[in-house]
Amino acid sequence: MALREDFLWGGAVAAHQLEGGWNEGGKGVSVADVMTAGANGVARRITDGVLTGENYPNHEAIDFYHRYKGDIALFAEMGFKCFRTSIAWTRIFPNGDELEPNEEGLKFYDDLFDECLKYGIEPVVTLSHFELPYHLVTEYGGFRNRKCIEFFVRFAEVCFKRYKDKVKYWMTFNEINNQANYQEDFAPFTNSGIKYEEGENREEIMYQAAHYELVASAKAVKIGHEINPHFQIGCMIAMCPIYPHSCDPKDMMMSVGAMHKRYWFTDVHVRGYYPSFMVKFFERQGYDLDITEQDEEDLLDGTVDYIGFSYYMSFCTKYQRENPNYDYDETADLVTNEYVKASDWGWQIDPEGLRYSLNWFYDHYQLPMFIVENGFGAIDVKEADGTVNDQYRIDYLRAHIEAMKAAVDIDGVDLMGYTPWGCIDLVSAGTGEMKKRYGFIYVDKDNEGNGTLERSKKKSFEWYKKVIASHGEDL
Ligand code: BGP
Repeated sequence: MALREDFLWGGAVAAHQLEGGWNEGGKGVSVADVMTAGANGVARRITDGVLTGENYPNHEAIDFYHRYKGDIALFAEMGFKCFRTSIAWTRIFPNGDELEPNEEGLKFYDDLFDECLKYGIEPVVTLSHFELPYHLVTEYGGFRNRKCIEFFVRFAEVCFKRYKDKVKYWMTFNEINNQANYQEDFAPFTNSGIKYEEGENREEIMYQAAHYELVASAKAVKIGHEINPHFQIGCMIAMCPIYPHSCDPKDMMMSVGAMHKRYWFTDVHVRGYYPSFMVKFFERQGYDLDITEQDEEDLLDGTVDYIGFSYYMSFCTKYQRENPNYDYDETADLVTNEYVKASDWGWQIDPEGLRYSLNWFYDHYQLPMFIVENGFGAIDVKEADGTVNDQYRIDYLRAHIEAMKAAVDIDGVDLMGYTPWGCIDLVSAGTGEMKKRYGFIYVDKDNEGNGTLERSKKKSFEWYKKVIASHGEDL
């Protein structure tokens, strides 16, 4: 059999994208709560604080906060072995900088994890998934401030202690490497919560924040292992491999430069120190980052147990400007790959890229891996009889599972599990839309926030159930 006996089939979500109940149970305001909906190519807007009269999709989301029992029963019906979610930091520390946690928030996750365990579903938990307490932004400037290390570590420690007998699989920061590509104001796809001032060197500030996050992650990993040596604590990387556009050696070197720039975060998480090319890059740029000797020790002491990663698409780069150092820039150096098609949102569909990614990670790090996100965001149509024929989603997932099996079977990579993203429809992180759906379970709610929130099974529900039951054999 190709896949491990204990392979973790399941699904993935993040608290802010499905829970709702944004101001219930003593919860504080997170960065996700102050973001408006985007739509039709319009980006989400970040408001200063919480206003009224706007559509804030994360406030209610799909009301999982009140409906999680029914939803978990549906996951159990599909045969999930695990369920990946995040703990909303603001349920535990509403402002982020308190000394004592909020008991009601802790209790919510006790109940949620118990409900999973009742069905034999392992919770897989991300600590920070784009939902930093908003107070840490206004008071401290987010992760540009070293103090956020202490706040995050306190939050992590409280969670590790409280759930040490319920949760074995953890991840620290979701898609930590995203920030390398989104240096706009307060990007929705990062955990850093940075607001930039006019005239600042955004890149330098971003690298500083990333360093603090990496130290915070390492310190949390170390404490976690002390609390429970059986914990498996991973990093979480957004993986979009960047191919060379051609076999022109310059294109190849652009691809090397691009992979360095996007994935060095993994080196620090796994090896506990910065790779040489980043040290040189900081020198070249004249970036004098606040990296202390204690930080260097902390990084070495808190290396991760596995590599969790998301995979949706691949990219392609070409040498097309004067760039002797092959310094990759996401806006200047990407080109279309004519060999792959794209989704309605322009995300290139490339199953072979998943096999490539698994090989790339395994060649570099020889650590177990966990595909904690993969999926197809699409506009689903509910037929008059209530069915949703999402054959395109089945086709996408089937092709990716085949690629993943080839990486295990033929290439011999060590893979722990697979949790498709948005196993139940939820709010899109990038656009704030409801209509960009990923789920096996349809949720009756539209972009404007109207709908009954009723759940129903899509065609892919029965298909995924069969995939899990056959351990990935019947695709
Ligand atoms: C990843 C995030 C998720 C999720 C997913 C899909 O980057 O970790 O939170 O949202 O992408 O993106 P989107 O929701 O924009 O379609």
